[in-house]
Amino acid sequence: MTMQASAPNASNEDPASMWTSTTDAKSIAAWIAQQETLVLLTHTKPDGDALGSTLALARAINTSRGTTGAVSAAECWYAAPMPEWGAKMAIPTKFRLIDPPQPAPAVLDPDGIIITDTGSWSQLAPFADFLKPRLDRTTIIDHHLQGNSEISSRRLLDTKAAAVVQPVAEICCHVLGVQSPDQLPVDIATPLYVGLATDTGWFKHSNVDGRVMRLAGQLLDAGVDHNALFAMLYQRDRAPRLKLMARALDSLDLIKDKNAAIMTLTLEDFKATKAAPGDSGGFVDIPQSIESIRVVALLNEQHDAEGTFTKISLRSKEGEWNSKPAVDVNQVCQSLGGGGHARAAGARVRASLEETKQMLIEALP
Ligand SMILES: [Mn+2]
Repeated sequence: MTMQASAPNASNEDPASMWTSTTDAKSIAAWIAQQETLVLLTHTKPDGDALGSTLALARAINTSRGTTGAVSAAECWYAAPMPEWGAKMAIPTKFRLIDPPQPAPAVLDPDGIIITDTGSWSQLAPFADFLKPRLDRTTIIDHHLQGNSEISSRRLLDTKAAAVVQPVAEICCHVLGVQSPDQLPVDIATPLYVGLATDTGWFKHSNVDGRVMRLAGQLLDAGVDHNALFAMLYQRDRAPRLKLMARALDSLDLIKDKNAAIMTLTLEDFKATKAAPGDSGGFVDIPQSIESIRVVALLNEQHDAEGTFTKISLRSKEGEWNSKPAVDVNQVCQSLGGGGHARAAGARVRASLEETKQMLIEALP
């Protein structure tokens, strides 16, 4: 799931400039059929939904044309870092890994570009120079509430979808001319399932609904190996991640009548535990096991060329608590320059860990 989002579009009268859908799955499949070569892009630091949606669609396109390997009609470009299991999952689909700030390669001039799981410039920075002269041949498939509509006038925005693989599954069916996802080849059903499973926290989050489970069931009928994917995604922890988890839990601060929890991780925590930047993924879900907790924040201290900044990840629980409504973390993060979904959002704040924590405490309801 992608957390960073640019500021929402102000209420603009021109529908073309609003963050709304302008096309549907069938029309996108028809557009794809007209493009000889395609590049699939997604947000930097691709997660399961980003990888799953691009790989499934690239495979559907290549399968429909009988192209593979070096002569693939469709290939995926990713901006590092990838999850540890990402490259293994991508094989044998043709993909390139770009290591920002290294720009996207100008070696290829595809006829069509498809962006999935984001529509925000802030998440597409490594691809911006490549994209800007080619916006007229770009299509966006996304499920986020905000984005930059000027990136493409062809947008399929399914903001009710838990994962972008849901609309992508429908497009894959149209591309391959099959009636429903249970008829998809297993090498396409599998990345779709990975996207669905990871964006719902292995079917635990409040975004799980009948539609999610129906697609999950159809993908299992297509032959997806549920146990193998669980082992790949959730049973591969390295010891440094558990040591980092101990530090995150040790930092747990319960505030606002124990309705909110804030955890902090410093650069020193990562260094001392030998943990990698992605190793804190999922920690923000853990304190939700406390009954009174309605909202959880994980603050990661980070460093770049401009100095120190703090990355905020926020999650909130569905439903009322003591007759108070669920916390809209998208709104909280927007007030801090970020955004995302109502139950999961994030922001980057150019301030120290302590300063950011104070700003967040003030921003929380
Ligand atoms: Mn997603």
